[in-house]
Amino acid sequence: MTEITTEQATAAASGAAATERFRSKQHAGTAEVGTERVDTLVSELLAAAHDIIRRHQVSYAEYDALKSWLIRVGEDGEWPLFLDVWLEHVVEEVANERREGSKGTIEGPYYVPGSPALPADATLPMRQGEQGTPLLFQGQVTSVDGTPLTDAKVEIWHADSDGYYSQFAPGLPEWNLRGTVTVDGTGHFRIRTIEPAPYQIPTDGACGTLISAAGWHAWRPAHLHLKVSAPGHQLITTQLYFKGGRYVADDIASAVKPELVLDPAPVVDGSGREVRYDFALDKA
Ligand code: MBD
Ligand code: FE
Repeated sequence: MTEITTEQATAAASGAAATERFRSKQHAGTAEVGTERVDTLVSELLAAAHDIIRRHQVSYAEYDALKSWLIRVGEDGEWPLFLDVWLEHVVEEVANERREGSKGTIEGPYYVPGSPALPADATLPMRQGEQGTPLLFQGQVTSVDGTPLTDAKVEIWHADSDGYYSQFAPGLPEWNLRGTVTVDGTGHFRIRTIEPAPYQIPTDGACGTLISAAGWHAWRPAHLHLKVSAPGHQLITTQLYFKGGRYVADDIASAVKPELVLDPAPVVDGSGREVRYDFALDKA
């Protein structure tokens, strides 16, 4: 993990950490993709670009702007961010189109495996006085046929109330708002956390430059990230959103699906909100 030493959250620091994290997955590289497949996909991608250049009469000035922007994406470590924001949603759509259980959506650049193991009734690691509305998130993991999955794990990670992820922004405890929950003997879990804030794509990096050059907004709606797994079943990578929240209808990463929007209720005696969401996993 790249050490983040600056006090300010910068695009280059979070990009470097995301790039480092991706590299450590050790599955990158063209070796796994056959020659014929590379030929087909890259030829079609280039042909689409050639067509755009002709149709829009792209100039040398615009070509050079593209070249310098692409160089900056690499310098800022923002290839994981760029790809996960603007392409991953279609890869996920294709990968999971035949699933019958709960909906998945994109993983994004900020997942870290190996978060602290927690019991079925758990509070996520957080700072003393962690800001944000307390949230009780509970549910059950079953197979698509309704059988409770009593060996299921629910991995959860999310941003804090400033929109920052631990290990990708300075000054946060290593595993802040990250945990791996084992369900109880009936497949249930109860997770106490705080509601995250919407996430803003860093404005000082290459992706931020593209967003302002194109006149787009830089935001994802507030979301919880999850990976839910059980032996003999397909792992679901998903996200859950909050009804009525900003950008739910206008996510820059195009990763919201109607089935993934929570509608938490106020907790009757106490502060904060609570919501139930159940996961149904397809068989492997
Ligand atoms: C995020 O928090 C995220 O979930 C995605 C997909 C892209 C950028 C930041
Ligand atoms: Fe996220």
